[in-house]
Amino acid sequence: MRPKLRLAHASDIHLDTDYYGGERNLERRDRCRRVFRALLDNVTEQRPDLLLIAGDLFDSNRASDDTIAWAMEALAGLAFPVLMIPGNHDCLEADGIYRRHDFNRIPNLRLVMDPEGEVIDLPELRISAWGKGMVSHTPAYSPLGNMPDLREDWWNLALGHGIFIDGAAHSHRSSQVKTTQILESGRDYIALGHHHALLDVSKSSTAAYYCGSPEPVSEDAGTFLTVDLEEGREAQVTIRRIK
Ligand SMILES: [Mn+2]
Repeated sequence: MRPKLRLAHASDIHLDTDYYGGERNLERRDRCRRVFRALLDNVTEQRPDLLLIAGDLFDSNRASDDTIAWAMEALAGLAFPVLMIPGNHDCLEADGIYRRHDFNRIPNLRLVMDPEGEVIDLPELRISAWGKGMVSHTPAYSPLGNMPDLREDWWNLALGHGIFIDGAAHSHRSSQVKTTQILESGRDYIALGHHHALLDVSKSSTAAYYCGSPEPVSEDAGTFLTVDLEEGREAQVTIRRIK
């Protein structure tokens, strides 16, 4: 019997954006930090067993050492485990953030680093999670490609960062997440990132969502999701608007 669990799912936080240049960067940096802090506080209120971060915690691999240290401390201060993949903005290119700073030194955090994909087991939660460490955002890269077999009688999760392509249409877009991959995955939940808006791409018995960004894209509040897993029931996914 698998334990009843609550997951939280966040992505696309984009700390340390340097889009605006000059003084406005500092304003934006502080704003991103406030949004991330609010996200973590809102997630904590939901008392999750695990937080999934589906890529783009940082806006670019140029993020400052100060912001990286600040984020690592914030994550280390959480009372629950965190499972994370890189995104296209904080990918594993040479000298990227996660090559310069070892996030796997954070006791409660596991960061997927293997570009070919990596299974991370959390035996205390009976979770077997899989994801890839994105190195470059290209049409050849397939975030959900070559998923391994399921681990029987465990909760099977996957994380991916890329653009959703509905149906079998051919596309030249980079990092495609395909309908068939979700359909054939057999996973209990797939946590996706890259779209900055909430999107339900569930297929068959697999619940699969883009959770949206904690930073609102319009006048709406930013979002994350909670996912309640219970034996014999469909995953219960709830949209949480950040207060
Ligand atoms: Mn992205």
